Formats: sequence, C-alpha cells, structure tokens
Amino acid sequence: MAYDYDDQNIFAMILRGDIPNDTVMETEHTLAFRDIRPQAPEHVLVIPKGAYVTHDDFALNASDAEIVDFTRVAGKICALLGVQPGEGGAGYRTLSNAGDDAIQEVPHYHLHILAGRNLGPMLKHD
Ligand code: DGP
Repeated sequence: MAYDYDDQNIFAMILRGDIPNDTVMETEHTLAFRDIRPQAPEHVLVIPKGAYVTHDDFALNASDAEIVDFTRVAGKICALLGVQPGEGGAGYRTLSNAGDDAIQEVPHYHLHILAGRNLGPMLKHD
C-alpha cells in the first residue's frame, strides 16, 4: 500500500516557511534543523524536502539524488557537531521512528541525530 502524505503535517509547514525553525543546514533536497523538544544536548532533525512519510518510503521511492544529498547532509551534521568517533568525537545516535509501533509523531520522514551526552541503551525494556 502506498503512503498518503498529509501536507498539513508540521514539517511540511516548516518546509513551506509557514512556521519558523532553527536551521542547521539546507541543501537543494534536504533541511536539517534543531528539534523543538531536544532529548540530548545536540538534537538535530534531518528531513528530505520531498513528500516522504517514513524511512522505507524515502529509501524505496526517492531519487538517487535526494538519497545521496540526504545521506551526505546527515554526515555533515555529525561533522559540524564534532561528534564523529573516527575524528575524536564522543559519538552520536541516529534513529527514525516509523508508524504506530515506533510512535511516529510527525508523518514526514525525519532522521534524529542525538549527541552530547551518554545516550544509554538503545531501547528501554519494560
Ligand atoms: P517522531 O516521534 O520521531 O515523529 O519525532 C518528532 C520530533 O519532532 C519530536 O522530537 C519533536 C519534533 N517536533 C515536533 N514539532 C516540531 C516543530 O514544530 N519544530 C521542531 N523544530 N521540532 C518539532
């Protein structure tokens, strides 16, 4: 089943310039900005400018140019934040929530980049 894209979601509004954001980096296909409810000292969201809902939607349906651009921006954000382990940084976590089980709040694909403290185990178990 293909995804229906809700163009009234909050990130679509950010992309249209209807609401402000704290931009960290912008390219032809990608926007990176600070999360409004940061869960770590550094918490950046990377989003494609195209209308994709989840990681699988983006990975399967976006153009090569969009995917390369998005991936490079995510890497450049890590460099900008100075968190690359291979460059002496303390590390970071990337994650993307998709759908109900992952409690995706905003139905526009986004990659969280979290850093700046020990982030603990990947998942909390009940
Ligand atoms: P997720 O659960 O993965 O869909 O996370 C959505 C994230 O988006 C959450 O960490 C809070 C953030 N967020 C929600 N609304 C806004 C907004 O208006 N501006 C910014 N910068 N971030 C937002």
